[in-house]
Amino acid sequence: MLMKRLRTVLLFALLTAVLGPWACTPQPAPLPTPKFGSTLHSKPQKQYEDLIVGYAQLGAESEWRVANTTSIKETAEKLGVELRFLDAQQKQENQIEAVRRLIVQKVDVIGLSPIVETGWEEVFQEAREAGIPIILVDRRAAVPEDLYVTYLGSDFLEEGRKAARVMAKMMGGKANIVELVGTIDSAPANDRYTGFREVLANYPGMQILDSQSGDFTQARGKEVMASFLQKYGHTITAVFAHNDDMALGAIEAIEEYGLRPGVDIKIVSVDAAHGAFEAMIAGKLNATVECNPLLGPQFFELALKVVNGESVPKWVPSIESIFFPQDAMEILPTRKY
Ligand code: GYE
Repeated sequence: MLMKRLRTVLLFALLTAVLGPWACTPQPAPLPTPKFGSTLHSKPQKQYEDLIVGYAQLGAESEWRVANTTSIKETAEKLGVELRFLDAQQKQENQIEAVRRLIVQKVDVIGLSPIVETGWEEVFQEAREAGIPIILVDRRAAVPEDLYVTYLGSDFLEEGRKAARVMAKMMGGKANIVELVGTIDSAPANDRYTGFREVLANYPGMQILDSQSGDFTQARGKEVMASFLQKYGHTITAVFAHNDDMALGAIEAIEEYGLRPGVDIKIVSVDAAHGAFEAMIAGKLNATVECNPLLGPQFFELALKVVNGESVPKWVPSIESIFFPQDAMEILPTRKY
């Protein structure tokens, strides 16, 4: 009996040696080429407390951004993640420098809200060569998809479309619009601009008189709106502001010009931050399209998955709504930013 079994084993070993890869023994599947963060099964899974995460924030230009930064910092603290947070103060060169510093520090993952869409390939390539995955948060970058693991953020095109739809409805399909564009070449400005026009194309009575950048800040929004009023005066009937801060600036400019914001000139903006709700309650803003800045929890969840080699979708979109003055009073206390 024992001899018989031994013979079978020997025969099998011989066959495998001779036939090699052609033997019918199932061959182990080739190991996947390790990608960003991918691990072999034997490697222990990391926990939040093991993570060192770098974050290259673009600045502090708006109420939205401040809420976004708070969300990232508070979530890191709550989860016990070591966060290396750098603020680029609205300059791309600072942000590139920040990414390079985080590479030198050998963090596990880099989170980044690219201030503009272009100009990132070189530094992303450097991160890739150092084996550090990049997660785009809030804003996209125009780079080949293999240079970042995932993008967590809003559908800015849809936000532009929503703004146009609500404006067309409140203006009865007739308006002379001025547009306060966000930071030039930023993903939200590019897409809100395009999405807005896409829907407006269906309304021949809705015209854009002028469109200029207010850089997503209240101060610039006010200046640009004042110059629009100098140029077009009473012919302006509606404003599309790419964010609430610029809408608040426009409200000031309209009041200083002697017109009533929200009444003589209707205003639609994006973000749905506190200031916008207060302006709606005061009757000075007519609608705000939500853009969610509270991305901390989703960001760190993605970071942990990426470090542990789990697969993540290429885009994780946020779910968003639109708010109007009649509901502002009731909703304001529930808002977290
Ligand atoms: O709408 C604006 C901020 O990138 C979505 O940036 C973000 C935008 C937001 O300055 O307020």
